[in-house]
Amino acid sequence: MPDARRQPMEAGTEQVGDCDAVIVGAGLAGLYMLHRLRGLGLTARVYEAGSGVGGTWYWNRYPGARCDIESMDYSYSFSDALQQEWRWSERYATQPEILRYINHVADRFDLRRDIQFGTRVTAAIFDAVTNRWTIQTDDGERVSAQFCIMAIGCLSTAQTPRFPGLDTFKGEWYHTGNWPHAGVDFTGQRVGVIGTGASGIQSIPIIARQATHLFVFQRTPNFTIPAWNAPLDPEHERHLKANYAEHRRKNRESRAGFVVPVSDTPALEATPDERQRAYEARWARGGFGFTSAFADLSTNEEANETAAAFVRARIRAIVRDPAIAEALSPRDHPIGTKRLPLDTDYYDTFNRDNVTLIDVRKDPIEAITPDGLRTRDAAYALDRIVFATGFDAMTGALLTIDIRGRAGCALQRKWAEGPRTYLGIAVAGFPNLFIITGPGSPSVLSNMIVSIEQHVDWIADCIASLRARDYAAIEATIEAEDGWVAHVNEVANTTLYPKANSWYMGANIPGKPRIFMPYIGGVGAYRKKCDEVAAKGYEGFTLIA
Ligand code: N01
Repeated sequence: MPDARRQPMEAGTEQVGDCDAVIVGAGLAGLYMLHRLRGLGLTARVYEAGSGVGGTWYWNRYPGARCDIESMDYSYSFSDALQQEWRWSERYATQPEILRYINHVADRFDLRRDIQFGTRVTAAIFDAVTNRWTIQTDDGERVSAQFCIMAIGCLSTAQTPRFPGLDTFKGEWYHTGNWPHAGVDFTGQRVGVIGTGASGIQSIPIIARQATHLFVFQRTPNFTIPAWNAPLDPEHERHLKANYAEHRRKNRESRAGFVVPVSDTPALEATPDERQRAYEARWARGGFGFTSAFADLSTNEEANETAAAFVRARIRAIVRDPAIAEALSPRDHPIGTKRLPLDTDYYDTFNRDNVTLIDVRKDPIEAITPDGLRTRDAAYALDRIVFATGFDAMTGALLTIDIRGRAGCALQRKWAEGPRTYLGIAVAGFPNLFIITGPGSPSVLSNMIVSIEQHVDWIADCIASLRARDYAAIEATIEAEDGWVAHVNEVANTTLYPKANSWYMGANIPGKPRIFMPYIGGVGAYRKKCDEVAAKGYEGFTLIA
C-alpha cells in the first residue's frame, strides 16, 4: 500500500537537495528571515520570482510610488549600525530610494548568495513521515526543507479586471503593481487611469503633468490626506538617530507600528470648534495621524462623519468645479475604513484643463477597444491605459501556490471560506509552515517593517527553541486556530472597518469570501500575545518529536 501521507511530486522535476528552510520571497520579510536563520546556523534557500530583491518595492515602480510611512520609521531596526549609517533624503521615501536601501541591505549582509532569482515556487508539499516540506519551482526544481516560510507579501498578486477587448487595444497598458523597469514616458499621450486607490492617487498627479490628456476612471471616490512631503530635516534625523532605540521601542508598542499623537477624547464630546481646530491641525501636519484626532473615529459612525465631513469640505475648497468636487467626495464608507492614502496635489490635479474625471459607477466601463475605452455612454480615445486596480490581497499570492499539509489537504480548500490562521503565522494541519504577516496578524494595518521584524524574530526564536529541544515540528492546534479566528472577527466587528467594501474584506475580488482579514487589535497588543504564547512553551501549538 502506498503511504497516503506521502504526496507524489510532478514527474520531470529535478531534486536540488536539502536545506533547513526554504523562504519564498526576497522582499523586506524574506531578506531579514534569511539573515536571522543564518545567524542560527541554519541553511536556507530563498526563491524569488523577480530578478532582484525588494518585493513590493521591486514591482511597484509606477510614477509617484513612495512609502506613506515616514522613512525614519519605514526601515529595519535590527542593526543599529545600519540604521545609523543609512541616510534618507525625504520625509517619505520614493520607491527608487527604498529599493536602493533594500539592495544595500542585501549587499551589506551578503544575502544574495542564498537567493535564487527569477524562480517562482509553484508547490509546497508536507510529508508527515519525515516532517519535511518538498518545495517545487516553475523551472522544475525540487528542494526538501524542514521549514517552509512564506515571505511573499500581502499585496503581490496584481489584479487586472477582465474587461472585454483588452487584447485588442493597440496602445500599451500597464498595471501599477507590475510596472516596466525602464519607466514610461507619458509625454504627448492620451492616458486613461482606472482606479483611485493609493496607487492611482499617487500616480495621477504625475501622469497628469506629462500627458496630453488624462482620463481618470473612478468607481469609488477615496478619502486622501496630504503627505506634505519634504526633504528630511537634518535636525529631526540627528535627534531620531540619537534616540533610535527608544523610538523603535515606542513604535513596537504602538497601535500601528509608528507613533502618532492619539487623542483620548471622543469626537462627539468636543465642540464643533474644537473638532474643526483638531482636524485642521492634523491636516496641516499630514499623514496617518488624521484619524487619531479623536478616540472614537474608527468605532462610532456619527463621530467618524465629523472627520469625513471635514475632508469633503477640503475637497470642495480645493476643487473649483463643484460637480467634480462632489464626484470626488466619498459618501459610501466611513473615513479610514478603506486604507487611507496620502497624496501630493491629488485633488488639485482635477483643476487642470487636461484632466477629466469619469464616474464609472454612473457610466460603467463596457469594454476596452482597439483605440481606447468605451463606457455605456461614451468612447474615449487612449494611447495608454494604466490599471491602478489593486491586488488579490493577503491570500492571493499564497493561494497561487499549491500548498498541501497533512494528508494532502490543500490550503486552497482549507481557506475556501476565507483565511484561517493561528496568530496569522501558522495554520493547523500545516506543520512547520510559517507565514510572515499573514492574514490574522496586524500586517497591512501597520508599519509593515515593524510587523515583519516582529514575525521574523518570533519565527527565528521558535525554530531555535525547537532545535534546542530536538523537536522535529510545530503545528497550530485547530482549537487555537478557531479561537484566534473568532477573536480576529470579534475585534474587527467592534470597529467600522467591516462597513467598507475594501480589499481588507476581500471585496475587490469577485467571488472572494467577505472576511476582514488583518488583525485590528494593534501591533503592541498583538506582539504581547505572541510573546506570551512563546513564553508558555508555544501555547496553542503541538510540538512533534
Ligand atoms: O489598490 P486599491 P491600490 N472597474 O485596491 C478600482 C498599498 N499601497 O494599488 O474602490 C473600475 O486600493 C477600485 O475601485 P473600488 C496600500 O495598502 C501602498 O491603489 O473597488 N475600477 C479602486 O479605486 C493600498 O491600500 C502605497 O470601487 C476598479 C482601485 O481600482 C494597497 O496597496 C502605495 C475595478 C484599486 O484600489 C492597494 O492600493 C500604493 C474595476 N473593475 C499602494 N477594479 C504606499 O505605501 C478595481 N477598481 C504609498
